[in-house]
Amino acid sequence: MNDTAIAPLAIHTPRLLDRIDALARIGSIPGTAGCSRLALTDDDKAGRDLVVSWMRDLGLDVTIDAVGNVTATMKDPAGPPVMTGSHIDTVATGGRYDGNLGVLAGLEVIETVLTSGIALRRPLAVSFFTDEEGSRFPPDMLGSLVYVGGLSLEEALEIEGIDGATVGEELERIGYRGPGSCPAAEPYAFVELHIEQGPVLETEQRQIGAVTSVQGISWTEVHIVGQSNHAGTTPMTLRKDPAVVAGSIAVFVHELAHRMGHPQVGTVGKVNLHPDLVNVVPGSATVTVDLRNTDEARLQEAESALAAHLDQLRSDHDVEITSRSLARFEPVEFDPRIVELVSATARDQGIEPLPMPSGAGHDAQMLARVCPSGMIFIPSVDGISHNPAEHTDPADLEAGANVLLHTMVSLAGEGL
Ligand code: HGY
Ligand code: MN
Ligand code: MN
Repeated sequence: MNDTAIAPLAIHTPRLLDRIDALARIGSIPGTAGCSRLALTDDDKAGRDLVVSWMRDLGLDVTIDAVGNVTATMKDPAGPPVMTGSHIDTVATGGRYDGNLGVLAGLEVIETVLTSGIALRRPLAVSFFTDEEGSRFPPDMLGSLVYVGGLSLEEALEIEGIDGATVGEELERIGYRGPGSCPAAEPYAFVELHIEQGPVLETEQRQIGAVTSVQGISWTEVHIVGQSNHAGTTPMTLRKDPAVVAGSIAVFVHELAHRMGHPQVGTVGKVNLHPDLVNVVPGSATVTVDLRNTDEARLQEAESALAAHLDQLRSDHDVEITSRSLARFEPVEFDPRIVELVSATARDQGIEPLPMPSGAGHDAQMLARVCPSGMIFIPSVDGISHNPAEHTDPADLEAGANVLLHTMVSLAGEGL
């Protein structure tokens, strides 16, 4: 046996885990492993600054575009890069892996390649995209949508968040309204590593998911105006009560999804009553509805059922009901060639991948509009995500990052 056999190319797991820990300390939620870094807040800025410093420490070309997307690219060779990436903004009750893993694993892949000295035909690049969550500024995947030209920069900058600030104002405030143009130059290919955020891989006892598609997403904000009144003196027959309508919408969405059956899902994530006081019949209410399905026709059925229910509520209750779309993306199929490459790479690592759709939205679904794209999933313990208790075992983090490494190196060497 040749004792100078070259060790197989592999990531440096402790370095990846250290960076995940360091980033998670920014906006950390006390007493948990999770973090809260809503897009374009001071905590998001601090997270951005830390990741950009790591990108620069590796000697990468770092560009910040006009909507705050950050891309770090190897200085050579020239040409369209094989890109990876995800997001480092989180929901308010976020975990430390959602998005962050994909960005930091991409950085780890590039550092591993740079230190190994292997020659590639194409450069590698890693990005983090602005406001992937869409929790503060809808829609979700906002930065990558602008990156691929799916939304104009001007429209994106004018989007008003749940706290009244606009995307443009907040980008200026945190110093991330960059000079890079939008839409950006098209990558050669894009592969994103992400936790599954659901129970499938754990249930099926698989370590790697070869993601075939992303389901369709429909976000609607419903605003209900009634009449604020005294909780004690106002007879039930004289009430114009938006809270009753808001509650009816939440129950309807829940029952609709059950009636339609898997994979239809429906969520009322926000219910705001105004003035939100114990002894006041609310004057108004705002409710958000998140509907998703892997099938576009079924998703439209769900949307029509919701619209019909709102019409019924208008006639049953003496209130004014208006609605607006916050996000609407059709299901996206990933490039079969990329899906197959992810699968073959996993098998080379001795892992049998599970082909599966994504229940969550991801930046890769936007990059799929401009280049061959795909995703790699690793398990979420108990299927928990968008929750500080989100967890993935280090062995799975390592396996996912190594599949990402070899998938990207294959793509970067194609045609060598
Ligand atoms: O909403 C989503 O699916 C993602 O977390 N942005
Ligand atoms: Mn995510
Ligand atoms: Mn998320």
